[in-house]
Amino acid sequence: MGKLLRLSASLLLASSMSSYADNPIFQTDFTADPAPVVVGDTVFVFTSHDEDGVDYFTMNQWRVFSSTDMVNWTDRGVPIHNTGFAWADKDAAWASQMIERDGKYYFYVTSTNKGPRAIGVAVSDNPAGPYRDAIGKPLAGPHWNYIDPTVFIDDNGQAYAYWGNPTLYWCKLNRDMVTIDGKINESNMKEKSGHNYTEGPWISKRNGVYYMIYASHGVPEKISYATSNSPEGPWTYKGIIMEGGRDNEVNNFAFTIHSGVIDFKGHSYFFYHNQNLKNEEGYTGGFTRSCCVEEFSYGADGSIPRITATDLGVKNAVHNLNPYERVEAETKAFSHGLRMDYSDRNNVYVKGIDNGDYIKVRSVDFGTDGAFKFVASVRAASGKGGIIEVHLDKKDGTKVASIGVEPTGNSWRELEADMEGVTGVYDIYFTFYGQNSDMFEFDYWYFIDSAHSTPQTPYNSVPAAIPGKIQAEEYDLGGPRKGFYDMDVQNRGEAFRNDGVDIYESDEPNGFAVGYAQKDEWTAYTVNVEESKVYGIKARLSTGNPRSGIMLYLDDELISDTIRTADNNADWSAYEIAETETTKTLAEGEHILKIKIVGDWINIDWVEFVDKSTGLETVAKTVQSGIYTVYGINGKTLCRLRIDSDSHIPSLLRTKGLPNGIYLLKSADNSGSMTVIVE
Ligand code: FUB
Repeated sequence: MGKLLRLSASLLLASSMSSYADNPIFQTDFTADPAPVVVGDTVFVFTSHDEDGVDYFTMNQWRVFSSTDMVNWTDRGVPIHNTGFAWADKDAAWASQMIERDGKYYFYVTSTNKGPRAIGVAVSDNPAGPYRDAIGKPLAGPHWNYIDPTVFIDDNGQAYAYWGNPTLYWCKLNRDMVTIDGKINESNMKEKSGHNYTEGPWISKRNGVYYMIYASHGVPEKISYATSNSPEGPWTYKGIIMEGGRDNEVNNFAFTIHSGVIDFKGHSYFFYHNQNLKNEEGYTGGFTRSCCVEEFSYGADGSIPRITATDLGVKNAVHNLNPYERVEAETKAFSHGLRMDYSDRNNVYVKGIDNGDYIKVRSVDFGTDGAFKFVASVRAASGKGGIIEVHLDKKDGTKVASIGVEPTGNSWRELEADMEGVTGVYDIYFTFYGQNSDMFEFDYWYFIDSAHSTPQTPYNSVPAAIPGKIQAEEYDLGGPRKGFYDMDVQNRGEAFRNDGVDIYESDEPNGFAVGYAQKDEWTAYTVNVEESKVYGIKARLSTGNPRSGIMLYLDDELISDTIRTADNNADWSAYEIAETETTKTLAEGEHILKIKIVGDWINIDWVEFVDKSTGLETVAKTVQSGIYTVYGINGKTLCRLRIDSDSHIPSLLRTKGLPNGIYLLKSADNSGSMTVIVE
């Protein structure tokens, strides 16, 4: 269509003034037919996606969102496109539902097959997908009545599928979840029955009672429910849950509603859709719908109450959001004027950011120590850029941080801003200002608290000795920007430490390496240069990219050329030792050494500084008299010693019962240190 989708909300003012959640819950595209499902600690909502500017149910893909708190939703992209079902016609990616069985996720959809409708099933190893067609043909259909699948596994393991308009059909599913067991049945719920059944069934079970919630009364639809003591019916009509219709003053209902219900963390939630969002031309209608959610409570007798649609939605978050962990920019309670980029399945990010746009994130708990830094990962093209401001509780509430975004070329960059120790719980607003449209892209953010404002200290308590070997994973304590700079906050290798640097087990027993290293990332080490001189350098590296490399800096001054491995056939497990020497004399004393990545994708096992004059990798030196603390090579304090200028230190160490090995001695007044070999 080529038309830029820009959504605004008719209830935007009321919503953004409120400290409550915001309906509709997804604002960057039109979404319909919400199908919630709980997987562990996370709620996933699968939706269909109404195209903008259409006058029929024109839908080409499904969408999936997730939340752990029921107020902030993360856009997880497109689980499968209509074209993922080779047998499906275009424009017909209608209502769906996902269910888990035996560690696999089954996604049941409505599509069409050469005109009539059909139920398809796709499968994935991950709840958010990507999904692939499980059987290469419709599970049921083609048949003009076959829409809106809902699926359920009973306590005895028997799975059932239901669907249909204007009759409710059902069948048993085999354990494989992708074939039908027996025949397709018609239930007693039909258009002209006392149930006023229309479409959009939703099956659930609670306290031994089977609930069938469904769109009823033709169009404009209401939501009603029926119950049974068997998943196979017959069903007894119980009443209306939500009134629809255009005459409703609270809510701008579409002529369809389509609902889904879950229990999550002791609360019950009712999902539906309305037509409250408008496109940038101010248009809305029954074919451009948006999903909403309300919290409700079952009656003591198990009845479902009348639920009123609100613009506020869920009032209380299930838990507060931790801002000190990486939060995706596409995680939000509400936003204005943004779009999402789904081109990389593994990394949805926010784009289409114009002057005045904003993102609202609810119930952010800065704790009692307080946030001292705001970090945002952004990308801005040449000639673009803008400002991200962080405000508390309102779009124009107290401003606590501001980042200027300059062009970053093709790279994502973490930019940061200092803050004055914000404490407590707030809704936060990221507001975007600047001259251009599409000012920059926004991938993720996090804050740094005072716990991470701890001073930079050596990993092993004492500075690493030069000459000597420095294990890459033993970078300084102190957190981001002190001990390291890593572009993402997770440890992708999941080994050794867990503060954001990617650390993997190396090829050696009990060995580790810093890996997944990207250009401009660095790790820092407090070192002690024992003697002013030019040192030899050895670096044990592996890389999948001949252009990968590292450079070494001492107190931010470059001390090496680019150190690369030889072209090693992109074999990550083939570590090589690259050899060179410092490009300048390293001054005696304590410094900060940085290993900086200058070419993406390299693993660093260790870097060693070698005394070229002796060939020894660790040496002892002339001693000043005084009290020294003795540390093991792992940084553990072993004992204290009085040393005189004529002491034979290895013998002294032996008298303390220390075995052969390498020891670091540091004078009590910090005036000197040395490495001693006992052999
Ligand atoms: O989204 C297309 C159709 O509209 C669904 O299949 C129905 O349930 C109604 O919501």
